[in-house]
Amino acid sequence: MNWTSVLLLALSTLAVSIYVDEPLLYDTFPPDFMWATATSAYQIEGGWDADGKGLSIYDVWMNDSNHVTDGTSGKVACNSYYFYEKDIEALRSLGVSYYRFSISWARVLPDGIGRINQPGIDYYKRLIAALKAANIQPMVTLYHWDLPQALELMGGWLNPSIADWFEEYARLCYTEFGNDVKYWITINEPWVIAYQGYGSGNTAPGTYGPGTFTYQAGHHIILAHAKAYRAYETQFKPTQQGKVGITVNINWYDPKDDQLENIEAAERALQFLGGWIANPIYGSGDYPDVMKQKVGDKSAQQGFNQSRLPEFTAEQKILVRGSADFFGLNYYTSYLTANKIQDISIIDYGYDQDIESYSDPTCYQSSFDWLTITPFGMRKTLQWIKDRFNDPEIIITENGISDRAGNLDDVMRVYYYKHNINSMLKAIKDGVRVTGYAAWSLMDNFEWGNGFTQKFGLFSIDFTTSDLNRTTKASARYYAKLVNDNGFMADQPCNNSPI
Ligand code: PNW
Repeated sequence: MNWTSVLLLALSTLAVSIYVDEPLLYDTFPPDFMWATATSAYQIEGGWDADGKGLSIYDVWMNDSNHVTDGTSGKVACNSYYFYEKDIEALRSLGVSYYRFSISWARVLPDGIGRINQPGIDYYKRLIAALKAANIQPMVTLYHWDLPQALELMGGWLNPSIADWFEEYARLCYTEFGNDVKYWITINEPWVIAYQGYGSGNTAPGTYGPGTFTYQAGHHIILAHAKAYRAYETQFKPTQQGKVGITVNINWYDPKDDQLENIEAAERALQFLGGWIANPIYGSGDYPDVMKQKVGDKSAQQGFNQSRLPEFTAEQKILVRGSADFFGLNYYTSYLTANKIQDISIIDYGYDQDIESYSDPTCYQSSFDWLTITPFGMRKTLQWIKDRFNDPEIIITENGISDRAGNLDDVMRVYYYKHNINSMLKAIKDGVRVTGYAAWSLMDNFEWGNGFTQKFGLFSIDFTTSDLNRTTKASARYYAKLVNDNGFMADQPCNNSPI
């Protein structure tokens, strides 16, 4: 045995725990693949009280500077309410065919229901018209977390009436914008709204009820989505011919080893995170069995007279099941998972799962502790969705990485996009029906509780200047090249990278 083989042997014993780049697949995407970038209203628009806009829960929450690392807020952000043409210029330079943005509910309905604010409607009409003039199609999220404060004062997502409030808002948007919008995403990331907004209370509206309100908010989100879907299906789809889906955030969970209890724990983590929302809509019409069983058993042991996980009535199951034309996926990262029986005295969605999970320390780390670079998880998540939820059409509505430096020569972001998009390409070749991809985000923006310290943009913005110009990063040039080639070219140096 020579030294090289000794070294190789040593490396191969380590290889189980060390992430190694997969070779890139040089191939192209289907010809009509939808390339996009994504943003959300509160994170970019500014104009927080312009022209009759009502307050949202984030206007209120971010008014308390203790809620934001750098004491900033989204009052101005990228000022897209006034500077949207700069956004469209940036989109044009990327060559993308779609732009995913969200409508601020309180901008069009200041009280959440009832009175319409015409200048708010006009803003989105201007934006949509300018996009279409640039040959970019809008992909619109109705709800990216910024609930009208007036509705929060009536209980927000904890009030069952929100399904009707949301339906009214959705109808208004279909009526006003539906001739030009062919892709609608009802709600972005129910998990964040329910668990962080009404569970841990870490974000707006900051309500605490991690093992109770979390599930109630989740329940009402699913019903609200379904009502908005059915409204479109029966009254708008026949003429407008668009599609409506919901966006679920799923990160991949691998078992930390091949023990059965850890393999089961990883599946359980995926079911609690993704299956919670997706199984009612894309699967059986009901919550995953493993969730019903875990939450039911624990609730009984904890002295509740019924499960903390609400039940759908027979009628609601019919309403909810099949209420989507595509599956919106936000995929960012992956974790390792183990079985861990949690303390029964703690009433919390997180503890209900009986798992522990952590990031693989051998993967590249972003500037967020929850986000390591794990492209392999993209392909696995897509396959998991196909297998569990009846092979839906999938649109990746977010995927991206943050840094704090904000350098224009953002090699880590180029690496992230290159390998995640390649992993998606492999999933498509495996037979998963992915039809679109939106990079998060078009530009650096207001990253919620992290203010302007975490930067996800393909374009950089100097937030200390008033012109807030969008400056191209290396990742934007890389993405533009990939979009233009519609795939990965084998004959190019540096794996398609222009830098
Ligand atoms: C998304 N996680 O949220 C949101 O849709 C965006 O508004 C946000 O800017 C972006 O991610 C970056 O943070 C997520 O814990 C929140 O895995 C949490 C997770 C993933 C996405």
